[in-house]
Amino acid sequence: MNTSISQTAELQAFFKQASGFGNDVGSSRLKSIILRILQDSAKVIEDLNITDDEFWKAVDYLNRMGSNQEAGLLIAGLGLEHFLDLLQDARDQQAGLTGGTPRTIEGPLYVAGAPLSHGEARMDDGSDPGAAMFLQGRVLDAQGQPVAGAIVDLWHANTMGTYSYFDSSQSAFNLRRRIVTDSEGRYRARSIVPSGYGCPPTGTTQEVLDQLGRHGNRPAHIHFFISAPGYRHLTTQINLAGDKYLWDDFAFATRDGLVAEVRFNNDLEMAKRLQVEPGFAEIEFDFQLQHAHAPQAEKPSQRPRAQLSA
Ligand code: MBD
Ligand code: FE
Repeated sequence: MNTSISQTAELQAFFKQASGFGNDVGSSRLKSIILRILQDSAKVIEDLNITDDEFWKAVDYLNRMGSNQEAGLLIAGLGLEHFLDLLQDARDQQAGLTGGTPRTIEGPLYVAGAPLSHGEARMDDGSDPGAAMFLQGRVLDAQGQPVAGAIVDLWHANTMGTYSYFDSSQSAFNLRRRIVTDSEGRYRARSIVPSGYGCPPTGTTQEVLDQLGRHGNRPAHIHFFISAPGYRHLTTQINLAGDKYLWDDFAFATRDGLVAEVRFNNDLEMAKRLQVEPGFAEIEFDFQLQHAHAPQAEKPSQRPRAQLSA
């Protein structure tokens, strides 16, 4: 009955040939990966009766997605980037590497090389009329002791939900900074309250989400890379309490332990002293790092990232 074409010995031999197993040059790792992708793709095509029209539409989609630079966005939206976190969590659990602030996805919008300052930074260039935000906290070790000299590399969207560099209307490194923690492990940032992100409405990611009956919105959030010598690199985000999309994030990044309360402060005296309008926001968030089990663990993944010099 179920006569499988894709799983026959001939087809398997053919895919091995196509994956370079007939030669002894190139990358054996890549050969194995490509072979598996060919085998599994063939199985999907056969089992789901993928039509020629569907197949070539998907090929065209990949071309359009690439020319749009939206591969990273689609990966986040389909939950694959979150899956990588779940996989690493499970492996950590097995290896006994637990504790500390939970990781969550980096997303596709980091830019390396943001301005570096000690203890504190102002992140916004003053052009966005959004509410002022005072964000501060400490970086702690596994015992809850402060980690001085940690680098808190943080980035977030403006009140339109867009990020500098990717939104060319913003100044270079707007809302992106690296802050070195002080002797008490403390970082302080003045910025503006970000808005949630929405996928470009006419882009290729939203095109798929529409077909899945899903929206493409994220809650307001702030991204962090936190690193210090001897500690495990942490990629995480805080997601702002009260946002409509807090637990309905199209990228699945919100996690227990990563929700930040926002206090809106109307104290006129304080506002005056801080030189901001009343109704400014205050967020306090501490991060706890694991010790690095190997030098490699101090670094983020080698994911290709945009890079600018300050
Ligand atoms: C974002 O700001 C983001 O953090 C993710 C994960 C995806 C798209 C936009
Ligand atoms: Fe983001």
